[in-house]
Amino acid sequence: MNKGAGVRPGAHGSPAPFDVEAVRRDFPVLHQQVHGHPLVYLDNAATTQKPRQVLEAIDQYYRTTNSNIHRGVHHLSQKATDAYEGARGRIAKFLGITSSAEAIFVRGATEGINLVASSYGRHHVGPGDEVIISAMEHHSNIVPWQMLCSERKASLRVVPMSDEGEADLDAYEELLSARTKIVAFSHVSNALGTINDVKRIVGAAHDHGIPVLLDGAQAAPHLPLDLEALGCDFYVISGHKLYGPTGIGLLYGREELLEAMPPYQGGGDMIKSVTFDVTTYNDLPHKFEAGTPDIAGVIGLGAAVDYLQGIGMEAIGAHEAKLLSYGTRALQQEPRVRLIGTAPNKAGVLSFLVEGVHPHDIGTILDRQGIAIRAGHHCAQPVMDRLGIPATARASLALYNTTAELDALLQGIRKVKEVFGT
Ligand code: 7TS
Repeated sequence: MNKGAGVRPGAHGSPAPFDVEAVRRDFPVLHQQVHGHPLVYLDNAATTQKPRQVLEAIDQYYRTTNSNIHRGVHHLSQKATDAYEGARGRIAKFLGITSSAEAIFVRGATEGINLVASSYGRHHVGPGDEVIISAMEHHSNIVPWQMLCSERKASLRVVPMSDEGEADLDAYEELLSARTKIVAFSHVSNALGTINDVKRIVGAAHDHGIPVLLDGAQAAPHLPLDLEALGCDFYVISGHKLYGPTGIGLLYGREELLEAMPPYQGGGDMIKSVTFDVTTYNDLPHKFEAGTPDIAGVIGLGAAVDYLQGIGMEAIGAHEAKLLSYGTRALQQEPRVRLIGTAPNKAGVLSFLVEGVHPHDIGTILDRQGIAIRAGHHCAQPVMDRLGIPATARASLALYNTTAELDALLQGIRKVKEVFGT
């Protein structure tokens, strides 16, 4: 556990209250001026900043340990292997996964979904079958299934959502049938912040014997997770949205399913033996980790989950919930501002429009004030189509954000209105 994290133990060893200023000191990048203003970083759904504990773990690894894993008898290789596998165990535990065999390192949520669509999908989805997704998915939880359906002559069925951004789970339950071969649903929507009722989604599919993949890219940074208790079959996360490095993510899969799935890629490390006639595959999780992996990335992600555990996901969730309700109230009270995504159960995201101003202009004017948000369709074009808007401006939250930063956002939005005379 990381003693340097933003919550320091209290006098009797119990966790001290959440101290956002202490947390902020752990993130070097936050302490800079942008266009003459202190940086206000509110683009955390795109990627989060990294605490020094993560930077130091990566630096230390390259300075003292760098070596290839699983194949050297020499000291450094063994040390690197221990660090890599040790991180796997800690990351798995953080997510509520008991067996490391079920925790596969991938490049990110995108690669995890592609792995399942390709390996599981190609072997279970055939002509006339159906794959169910929802109307609020990120493109990475749409396109791999579309590609699969097109190849296998299957159909993609889409669970509708309301104007507020809530999935219609009654309609979802109606869609489930003997033709459904897999359900793929976001846990938290990146464009709207909606937290989906994943217990119900998983339970209803399982009543029909259908496996469920959950896209947890936007859930893992905000919610405590216990994947085994949740009971889903596959779950994907991206390390870079969880205060870890880019290029690393994790796919959780139930062992029984992973065992039966063919490898996704062939190469070194995923084999037990190779001849020109026959290859036998390695045990899980290595069967799905062909080639030299992102060793430093795994070690960095291990440090990130240690950091988060040192603070506690409950404390992080409580801090972010306060920020979300503060920001929601501020934006809802602001004339000529429209909040997009008002589901009752939300995490981390404030998508909005300013009357008469294109979101890209909002983003540019805010940037001039040092405020980083994202403007666009957020890789969720069908969400924009459903709501009849081209794009939104999106402020997305992290554990290091403050109410003062949300005040700065509000002032920035007033400036946008002033510039556009609206
Ligand atoms: N799923 C969701 C729900 C996401 O928000 C994202 C990235 C992905 C999958 C893909 O993750 P990757 O790490 O494999 O790229 N979302 C965003 C975003 O909202 N802004 O930039 C990236």
